[in-house]
Amino acid sequence: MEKKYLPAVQSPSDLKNIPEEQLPDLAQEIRETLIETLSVNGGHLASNLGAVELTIALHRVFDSPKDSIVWDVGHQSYVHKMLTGRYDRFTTIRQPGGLSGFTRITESEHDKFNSGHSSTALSAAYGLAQANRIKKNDAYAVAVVGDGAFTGGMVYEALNNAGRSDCRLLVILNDNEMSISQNVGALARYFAVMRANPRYVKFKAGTERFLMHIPLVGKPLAKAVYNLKTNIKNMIYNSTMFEDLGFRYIGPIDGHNIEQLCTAMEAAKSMNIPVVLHINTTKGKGFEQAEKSPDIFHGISRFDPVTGEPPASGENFSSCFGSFLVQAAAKDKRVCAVTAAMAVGTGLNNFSQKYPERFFDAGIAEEHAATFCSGLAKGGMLPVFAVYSSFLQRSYDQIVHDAAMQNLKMVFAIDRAGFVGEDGMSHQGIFDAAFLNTIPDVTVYSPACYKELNNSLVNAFYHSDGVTAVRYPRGKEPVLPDDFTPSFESFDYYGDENAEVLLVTYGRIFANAANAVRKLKNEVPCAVLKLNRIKPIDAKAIEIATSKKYVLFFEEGQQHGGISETFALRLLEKGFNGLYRSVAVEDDFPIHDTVQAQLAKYRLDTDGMIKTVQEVTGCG
Ligand SMILES: Cc1ncc(C[n+]2csc(CCOP(=O)(O)OP(=O)(O)O)c2C)c(N)n1
Repeated sequence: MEKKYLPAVQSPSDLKNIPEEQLPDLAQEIRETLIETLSVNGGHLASNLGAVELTIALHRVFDSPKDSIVWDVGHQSYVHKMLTGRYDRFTTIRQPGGLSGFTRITESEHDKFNSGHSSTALSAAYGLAQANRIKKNDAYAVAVVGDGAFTGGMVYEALNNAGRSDCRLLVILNDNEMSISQNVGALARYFAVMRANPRYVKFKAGTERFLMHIPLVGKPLAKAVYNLKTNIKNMIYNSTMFEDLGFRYIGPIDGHNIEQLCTAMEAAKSMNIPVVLHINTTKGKGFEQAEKSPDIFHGISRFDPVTGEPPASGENFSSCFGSFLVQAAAKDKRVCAVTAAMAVGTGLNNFSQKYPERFFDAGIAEEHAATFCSGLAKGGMLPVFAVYSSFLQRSYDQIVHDAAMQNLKMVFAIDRAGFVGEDGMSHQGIFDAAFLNTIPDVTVYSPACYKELNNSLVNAFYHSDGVTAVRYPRGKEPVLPDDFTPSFESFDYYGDENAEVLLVTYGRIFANAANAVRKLKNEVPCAVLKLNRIKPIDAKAIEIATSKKYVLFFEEGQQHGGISETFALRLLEKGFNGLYRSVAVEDDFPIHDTVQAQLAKYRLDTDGMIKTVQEVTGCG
């Protein structure tokens, strides 16, 4: 539909020129644009619909990029992108070569900090605020943090550090009662009490707005009124935890009322100390289906813009894992499932309903979740932490110190291992194999299909000691060759036994290697060594590779520290004197694209593998 206001907003200063009474129309246009574009491209619809008025108010009151606006996770920054000169490219969001679905410092000067992983904005904004103070610059730093992100420990480390400082720091708590699913934990209940008790800290918007408009003395007066109000409130009621930590607290206010938002932000700005502004928003606001099911519309692929219906999804690696776990829990009362706010994405929904007493949503707290699992294991349970590969990066020390060093029996079910496509740089699952590879006594499986996933989980549960990780990619299993039957051993050999060229790989890209072998059949006889257990590597697999002339390792992950490096080392130790190549992600952060294009870029698709064989052997 033709837009009247949005095309004219090339920068925040254009937004400031729009008369106040026309802002609701602008908000409506933004919502229409979000629905139109994301119904095609997919993305974080519900979070952005809930942040429309907040973003308009932020860019009216603050002066970006001089003032820094730091978005936590950054999945709700689409409106910010539209209002900071990127509306004309908005249809490219999450598309190859298009705008990122998160803030990226390389994309705009208004994106002050990269985002993607939760609970970092407050620390970053505090750093920016301290830098401003040291440089005697009067700019403001604003962190926009959701109530879900407030379940992450870094937020408290930052609050502890920033409270009682004299920085120009504003923390906006965007409270919609949702993480991806319903928000969890004691803090969520604490926020609910604040929301439900209007006499608690009702912000007198009208009065303060009136005072703000009194020339010259307006801001100091607003501050004085606020101080008086806070003092009276503290005498009558308990102070909030934020005030106890040295912040001023304003709220909760209606996060869909632009006038109230602007007034509260102006008041916060006048204070010159750290302030928490607590706003209530509705996730999915303005799109009925998203308001009803904010979890489904948190991050959605495509959907029908009229009915809201997403395309049917069917079986995938996550759902297979979920089914296995439900069956395992029925047989074994020790089985517990732990998630860090990703129950739906990791396939734990059924488990959470069937076995609520053995299901734990730890919040967005991967470090805590890993050590919590260690505690469960020590207490005689059999915990499974289902987690996305990129978020597990946070738990490295906990796996080393709390799990592996005590050789506790637990399972890490690592979803989204490998390239993830449109979510891009921050979400790629390309580090887990390398970092788990460094930890003693950890066993790692990397299945290529659902049957192998099942078998790897059986091994992890019943035939392994200590920490075992099973890693699998996003989405569906690849099409494997008809003449391949999984052996369920620690490795498989596919192709000509006497071939001099050996492609070594693991995980879903085995399908590409097998294709390459078939296509090269009449040109160069090749075979594939498919590792199912990637740590420790079976000595027999090394022995087979040692007898070959060419060993080419294809790895959908970081090269440095990865499995291909270990494989090479073991080959050398065995006296291999052929030619070795490692084809992997070499010192790079792959940006958003389709998974197929990401595989092609790093020569991990069938064509890339064929080219590598031809180059190395000189054939073709
Ligand atoms: C470390 C980490 N773990 C998990 C996620 C996945 N994730 C993305 S957004 C989100 C929920 C955030 O909730 P909230 O901060 O309240 O924002 P809302 O979408 O509700 O506005 C989660 C769990 C993540 N981005 N980072």
